[in-house]
Amino acid sequence: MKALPAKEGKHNLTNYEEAVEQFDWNSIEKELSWFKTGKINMAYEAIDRHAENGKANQVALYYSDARRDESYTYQEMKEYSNKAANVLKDIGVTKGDRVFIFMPRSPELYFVLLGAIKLGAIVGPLFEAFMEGAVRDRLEDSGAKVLVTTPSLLERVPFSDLPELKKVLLDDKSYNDQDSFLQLNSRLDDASSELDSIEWVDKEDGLILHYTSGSTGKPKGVLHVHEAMVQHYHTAKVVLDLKDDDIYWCTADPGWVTGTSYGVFGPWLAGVTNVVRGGRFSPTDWYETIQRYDVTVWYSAPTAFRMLMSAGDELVKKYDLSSLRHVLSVGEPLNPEVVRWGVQVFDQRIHDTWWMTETGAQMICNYPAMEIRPGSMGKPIPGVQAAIVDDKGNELPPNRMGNLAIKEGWPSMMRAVWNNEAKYKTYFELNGWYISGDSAYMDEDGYFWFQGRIDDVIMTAGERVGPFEVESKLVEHPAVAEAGVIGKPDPVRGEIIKAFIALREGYEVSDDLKEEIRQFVKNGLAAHAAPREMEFRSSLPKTRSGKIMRRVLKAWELDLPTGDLSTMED
Ligand code: 6R9
Repeated sequence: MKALPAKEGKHNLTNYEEAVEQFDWNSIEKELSWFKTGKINMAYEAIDRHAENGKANQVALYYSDARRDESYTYQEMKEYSNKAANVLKDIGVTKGDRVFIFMPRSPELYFVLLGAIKLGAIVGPLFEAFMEGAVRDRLEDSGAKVLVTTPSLLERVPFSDLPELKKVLLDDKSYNDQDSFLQLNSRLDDASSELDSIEWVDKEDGLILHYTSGSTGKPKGVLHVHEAMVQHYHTAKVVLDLKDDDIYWCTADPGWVTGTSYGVFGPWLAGVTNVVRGGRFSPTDWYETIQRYDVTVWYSAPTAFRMLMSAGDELVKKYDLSSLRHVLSVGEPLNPEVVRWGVQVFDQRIHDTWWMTETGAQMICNYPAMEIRPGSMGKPIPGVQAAIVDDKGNELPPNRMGNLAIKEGWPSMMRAVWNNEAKYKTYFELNGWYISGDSAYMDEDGYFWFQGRIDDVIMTAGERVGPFEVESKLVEHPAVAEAGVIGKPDPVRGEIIKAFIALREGYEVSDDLKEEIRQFVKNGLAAHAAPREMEFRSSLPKTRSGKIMRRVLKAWELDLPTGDLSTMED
């Protein structure tokens, strides 16, 4: 697919090269209040600061789901998060305590998250869909002292294994207190909306723990600190391109880092109106959300865009989505086919952004004022140095596949793997480079191209094949809704390419269709990249953030243990 020209109009970042050259993190810090006061707290910076500086009556949060439809101004967010802080303080929460939140999206979730941060506590948001094992691993490892949840999720909390858990707050107006189990809602109602004093913390003090799963071992707790706000704020400006009057919608749940860095911190630091839609994914709901709130900036994920694509273009035409001015994606490689679709149906380029739980914020991105090369993640944000390095940490020249690495020292970098110093160190073993675990190459113009997780890259008959390339070609075929590609060991070729495919509605598996798909990849990509084997499934194993779990496909194929599955979708 051809490059898409830079977008016209006024953007926060107009000249990428110049911005990179002149960049200085200090100048970003100067825009935040603690630069003057020396006092830092993420929740103050994101909410109270705006309430006190002319935005008291601006809507900070629009929340809706099947039953609720509410809005809260910055002043109200300040008051409700103060209430939540008072409730937590009352039950003994102090600086450094871990407060975990295990519940579906609701305004209360956001009040509690901000309230806990105002006390200097470390928050740990969990996906509501986690089952007992996943909940135990996280609460046990973090030593959580307080849990905020709902009565229906209680049965998934194995209290007998969690001696450090002292209090549980239940989000349900009809719940009656029992011992350490207390109703949240009446306490919020009764609490004062003034907070005696916010806990002013150090830049390096803990803010949030997000657990991520690797292919082996238990999930690890990635710790971020208050200083991360510098990068959340910077990227909200230059990547999300947020301006004062934007209505912004990030579709991610706070259980995933995208749902906090860019569903809470980024937009509120930038002082915009933030939309949260509760409930499950549904194409009609989603289009209606954009139409209803006149969403201007929309941040979602490739899997969601592919599902919207599958729902058909006719559906899009029923809605007025003309408010959209900027659309972005994260979590997985963004297939060029999806970019093409975005232009066709929304008249919007979808801007791919690359980052990880560990990096805390966006790292390599496409900017409105930049030419987009569909399939590329874009270029490093000003202030971040990225490179492709070999296994010894030597930088590789353009167009060579290798480890995607980042020069140590960006503000939102994780500061610890909770209880696991050894694991933390493994990320930084190569000459001051943070090793991401992704493989990629950089072209001669500095655009980065994702190839797969290092362990996903396929070696077939001496050729290195990135599974993403093949998957992207496969989803261009009209019969293919989703595809996951793995290398299957083969005595002759080393590995052969095997594709797991979910067909679109109306298509049936047949030998003819298989051959047609094979030829389609062969002609569109390369003979060696065409799948030799195909298996059809009604759906593919995915994480809750939408990543196709290639390691699960591989484990199925080879009859191996699948590793930690706590983040897999039902
Ligand atoms: C924010 C987030 C990180 C891993 C990362 C990579 C994949 C994320 C991507 C992408 C290709 C992109 N990933 N963005 N791959 N293109 N734009 O996703 O964090 O859940 O920790 O996942 O996701 O493999 O290493 P996390």
